Amino acid sequence: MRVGVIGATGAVGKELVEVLGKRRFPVTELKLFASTRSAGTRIKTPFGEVAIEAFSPEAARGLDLALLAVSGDFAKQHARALAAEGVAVVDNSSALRLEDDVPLVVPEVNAAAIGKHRLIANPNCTTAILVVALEPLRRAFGLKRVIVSTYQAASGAGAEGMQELERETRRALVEGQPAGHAVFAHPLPFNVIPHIDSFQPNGYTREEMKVTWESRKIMGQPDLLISCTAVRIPTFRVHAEAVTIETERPVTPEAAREVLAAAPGVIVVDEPGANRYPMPLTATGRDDVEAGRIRANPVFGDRGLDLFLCGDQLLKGAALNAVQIAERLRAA
Ligand code: 2RA
Repeated sequence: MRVGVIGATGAVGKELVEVLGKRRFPVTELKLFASTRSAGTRIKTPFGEVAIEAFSPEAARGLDLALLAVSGDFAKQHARALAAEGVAVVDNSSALRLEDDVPLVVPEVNAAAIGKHRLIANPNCTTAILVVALEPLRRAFGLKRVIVSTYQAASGAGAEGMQELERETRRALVEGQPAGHAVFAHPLPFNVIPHIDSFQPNGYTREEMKVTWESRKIMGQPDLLISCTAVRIPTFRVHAEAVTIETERPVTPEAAREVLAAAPGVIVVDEPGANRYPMPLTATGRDDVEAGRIRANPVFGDRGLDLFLCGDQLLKGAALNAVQIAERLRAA
């Protein structure tokens, strides 16, 4: 397939190219698009050296697949037009995720939603990591309420987020100066910030509401009660999520562990006696979402469960999920 990655120099764009290579996606020609500033730069890829181009609809003509890792405005302007020209499009932005005619897909959960569609939205990273573990529990025990608290890595804010964390940590430790900030609302080193994306009239942030809106759409349960508190922490990679659920039917930690162990995209890491549980350090670079600390939650009696998830948000939360969608589009 002739594949274009749009936003190829960003944190997600770079991962997209690597994941295409790792999964041996049948790329006959790779086109990399980024801002005019990067145009002409040659970069090494698993498919050979490729020169970055500035995007234009003409330059993208003839592509079979376009993977978009750019802004919502770009997606609004170009995604539908590309799909109308016969290009299969996977959009990583939030612009089209809740549109009725655009499936929002995590293949382990709702691959069937792809159907004959050629334009598919990739969910927010926090949502993708969550629903991979929630859906098998939902199928087995039913879901009534979900409460999530997240611990999100700097790379959720892109390459600039990672650079700011590194630079400001050095400033504090090496130069003895107060850490500064530009990408985040406050200095991130030695801090946690309960603020990701903009505040909404209901007091939640947009990041928190994305978890609610998108989880409902992907799992096809529009009435699911779900509340999220999203927090930025000073790690480079992997979003962690503490999840409490109330199920429709009785659940035990043993039964939940069994369900999660059999679920695609999830790996159970749950041996507290051996200090083994999900962590950013172990989940970094891993395709599967780690699930552990699985225990009964007494607040909800025999229908309550607590668990802790760690997922590489640049992989399952972004690039890997997008390429998995592309694999399904190719097979459709
Ligand atoms: C973040 N989830 O971590 C967002 C990125 N989409 O900032």
